Amino acid sequence: MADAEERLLTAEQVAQFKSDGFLIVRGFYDLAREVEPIQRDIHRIIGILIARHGLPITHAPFTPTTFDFGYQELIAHDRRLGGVVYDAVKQIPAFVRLVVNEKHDRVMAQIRGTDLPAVAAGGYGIRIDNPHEEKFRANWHQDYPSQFRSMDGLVFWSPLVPLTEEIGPLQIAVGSHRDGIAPVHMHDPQNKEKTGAYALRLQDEAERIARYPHVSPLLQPGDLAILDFLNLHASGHNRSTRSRWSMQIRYFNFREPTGQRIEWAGSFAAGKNIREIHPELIAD
Ligand SMILES: O=C(O)CCC(=O)C(=O)O
Repeated sequence: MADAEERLLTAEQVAQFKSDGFLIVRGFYDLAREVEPIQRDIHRIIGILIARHGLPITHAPFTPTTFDFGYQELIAHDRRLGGVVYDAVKQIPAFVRLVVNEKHDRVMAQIRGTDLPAVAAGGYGIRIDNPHEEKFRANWHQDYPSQFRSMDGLVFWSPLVPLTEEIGPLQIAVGSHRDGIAPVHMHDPQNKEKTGAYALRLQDEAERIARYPHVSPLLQPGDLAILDFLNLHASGHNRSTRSRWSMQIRYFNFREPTGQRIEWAGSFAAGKNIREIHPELIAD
């Protein structure tokens, strides 16, 4: 267990996480020290691509609220460049520093009572949910089947832009972690463009998610949602004109027995197959 001086969460917050399967912590990250350096480098990367591709726009100077200036024009010019930005931004040093932020170890120690937390390799990145795109929108899912590592892992989810109803906040099914792992179909027949983890569909999805109340918290940059690997959640629908930028960082627990049994194997991002590691989770 975490020593008193290491505790970041109150006992009430830990109890709320255990009951709901998620927890919102406002102002968890320091905006100037931890968040803005990431936004600043994203702005610079977009600037490089605008210049390289000769886009007819003047790249406005950086501000934390407009760090993604020019990104909509960039993907309108060539959607492939959105993928270039997506792959680039997870390699920003300030982001990688945030991934291994010691506060995450302390939250793991408090919530999971572990002295041996781990960073899920390939389990961190910055999502860019573009307006009106379906291909990379996450269906209702639990993170465990698409990440593995350990069953009691945590997702640290934090937006880089203010969330509004229009931008499609994350949807969370309250208390859904308590019913254990849900079987999945490996294909999404309604969205054939989806592949890999994006194509997973819960068995009896509509009936299953109707069992729980849903919330879509309107978080601000610096705020954090901590999600249990068994919590059911989904991307909202972005009906705005701005991309929804958000950070996902995943930790797991070396002490958890299922993780030890699967030897902490990863899932899709690690090139593994659910069929190899957990065939019983496949509904097809
Ligand atoms: O941000 C989203 O829309 C989905 C993120 C997600 O599903 C996750 O972090 O596991």
